[in-house]
Amino acid sequence: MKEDPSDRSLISSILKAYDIPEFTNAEPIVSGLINRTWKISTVNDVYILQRVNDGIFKRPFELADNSRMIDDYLREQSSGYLFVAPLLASSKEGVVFVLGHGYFRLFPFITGSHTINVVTTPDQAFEASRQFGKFTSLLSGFDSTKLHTTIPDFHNLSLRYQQFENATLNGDPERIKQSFELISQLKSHIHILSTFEKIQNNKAVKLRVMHHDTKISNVLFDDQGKGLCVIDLDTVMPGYFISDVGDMMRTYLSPANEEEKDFSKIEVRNDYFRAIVQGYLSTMRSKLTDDELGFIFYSGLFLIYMQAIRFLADHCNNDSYYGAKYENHNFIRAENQIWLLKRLLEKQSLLQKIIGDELKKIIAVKD
Ligand code: GN1
Ligand code: MG
Repeated sequence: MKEDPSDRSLISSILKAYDIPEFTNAEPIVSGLINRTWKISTVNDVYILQRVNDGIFKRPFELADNSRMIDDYLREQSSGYLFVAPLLASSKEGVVFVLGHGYFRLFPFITGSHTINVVTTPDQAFEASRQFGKFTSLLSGFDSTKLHTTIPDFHNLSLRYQQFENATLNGDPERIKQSFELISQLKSHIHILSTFEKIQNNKAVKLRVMHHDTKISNVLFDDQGKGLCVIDLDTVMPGYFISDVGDMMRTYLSPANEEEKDFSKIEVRNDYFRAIVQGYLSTMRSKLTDDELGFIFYSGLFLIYMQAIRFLADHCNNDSYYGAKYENHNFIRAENQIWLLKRLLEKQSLLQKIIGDELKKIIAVKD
């Protein structure tokens, strides 16, 4: 993307807070629905600058605080691990506030790293899954309750379901009428919510440090295509492993993503499923309890279902959260996710077998 000239003076005032006097180039990076991001070059250095969406992350300083706590812990416990923490401004804060423009943070750009926006090989799915697992695994000794909860109830399906029901009762009447068929389809999968409630009451499903946004663009890769680390830690909070594994399934399994309007292109690819499971188990096998291992397949159902109800609730609420680029955007996104959910459910026994095979392989290697 080309530089937007209107960003120039804003960016230079932010950089001054970091004692960076000038920059040569600011390239907007478009990915994700929530934050704005630029790649900034100066004569000697490259940075990533990001505006925090403070409509969603209400206390931006807590984001920086979480990063700092994790950074301190990992430096001490896993010194070789690449962790990309926000740089400190001259105020010694990891976030800078600019009146009228909001909150910003600056990261070092990791030389030789790149991100990708679409998963095109099972290897990439494996690498990403391995990195998200590694992150949680390295932090298994860290008390996750010390972290600020940056979005309360973010992946609390019970609450999301209540919000969905609320939207289908009190939202825009025309849109509710239009959504009737999708609402009833989603209600027919209420078993996904019941399982979540069982998980919440199961002590053997642990609260861990979870990333909560495991899309592929949140992984840094090196030139050889190996995963380096995970980035975008705003939603790092205590959570269940099903959140991370589930969002990988939601976003890596199908060659067509949540924006696809031709639902016939939505598909669940077995080799990508296996890669996600292999990658995650390669770093988390020794941490996951037997009960947790039993919920690997469920992870996908959980996340896809939650995203479908979030999109449809937003449609009924006149797109107040996600926004819409065309008419019925969130309606189509919801329908897309329901298709994906069905494709996943169709393959349940085959995919459970893949999980079983992968678990056996690990036991065989151990023996
Ligand atoms: C939002 O902006 P992005 O892509 O990082 C959302 C996720 C959704 C995703 C769907 C804070 O994430 O939960 O899965 O959109 N993040 C927030 O595209 O709501
Ligand atoms: Mg994000």
